[in-house]
Amino acid sequence: RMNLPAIDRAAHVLKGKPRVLVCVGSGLSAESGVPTFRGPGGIYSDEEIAHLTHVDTFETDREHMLRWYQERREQLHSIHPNPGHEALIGLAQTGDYTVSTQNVDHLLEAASDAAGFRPSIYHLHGSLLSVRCHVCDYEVEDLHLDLGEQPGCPKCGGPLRPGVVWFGETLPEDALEKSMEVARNAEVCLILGTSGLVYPAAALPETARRHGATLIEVNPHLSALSDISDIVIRGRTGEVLPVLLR
Ligand code: BJW
Ligand code: ZN
Repeated sequence: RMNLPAIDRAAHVLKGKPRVLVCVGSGLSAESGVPTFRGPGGIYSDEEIAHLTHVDTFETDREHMLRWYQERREQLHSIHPNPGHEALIGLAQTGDYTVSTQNVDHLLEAASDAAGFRPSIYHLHGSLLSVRCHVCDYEVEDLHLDLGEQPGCPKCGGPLRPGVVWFGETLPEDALEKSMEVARNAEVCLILGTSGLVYPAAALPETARRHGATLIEVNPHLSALSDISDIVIRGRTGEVLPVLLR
């Protein structure tokens, strides 16, 4: 079922110890039981995603939005890294890797801690583990806090919200700038489990390609980045990445 010639070519490219930018999407955590947003296996309609993840909804449907985020925060207690996370950290140990993830879970960090090795990991869309004030700069990593109760900011009384990036909001400047810089200098861009529909994250592989990088995609399905990828491996990251590491 796996495309072995493509895996062989990718393994060969990576054996040359290139500078690698790894662009991660929700598909990497799918085999840990975290549902993806879109694509087969995604559990939301496009309308639901647009509604639940847009900054305007924090004004128009706050209770609903915060209850959904609180449920996802609570799910973080019971999820674990899958072989895809583990193999990615193993691969990163073999060379010059930078990881730029759209995911808001902590599974790459958990896999890193287990391996005793942590590459640079940039979180483009923030983290579900943290909460921050919608008004001031207060931010804290705290999974005990119940966002469903609509708590107020200890500093200014403003409404607290998950520490993630919604549609209509800008990405953390540092994470985006560093990722773009790595994209411009990467020799290989490894694209893992993303639909490639959300910008500016989707611009990272495009930028890497413009600057001469070889693009390798691992995704069981067609994505918006498949067309521009040089090597396409049609498979799950939890199954393909361990083979790439061998
Ligand atoms: C597997 C698998 C397995 C399954 N193994 N794979 C340029 C052009 C057009 C629009 C814009 C643009 N620039 C900006 C915009 C606007 C907007 C945007 O991109 N819109 C488009 C959708 C049209 N972008 C923004 O608003 C961003 N901000 C911004 O640009 O600021 C500047 C600005 C501000 C104001 C106005 C204008 C500009 C912010 C984007 C924030 C995205 N936030 C979310 C929610 C995060 C918090 C949360 O988790 O709730 O981020 S939305 C959601 O999508 C989440 C994800 O990180 C993101 C991407 O999803 P991802 O990771 O790709 O997952 P899926 O579900 O889409 O795909 C899963 C894939 O996995 C599939 O391909 C499967 O096949 C695969 N898969 N199982 C491997 N086992
Ligand atoms: Zn505040």
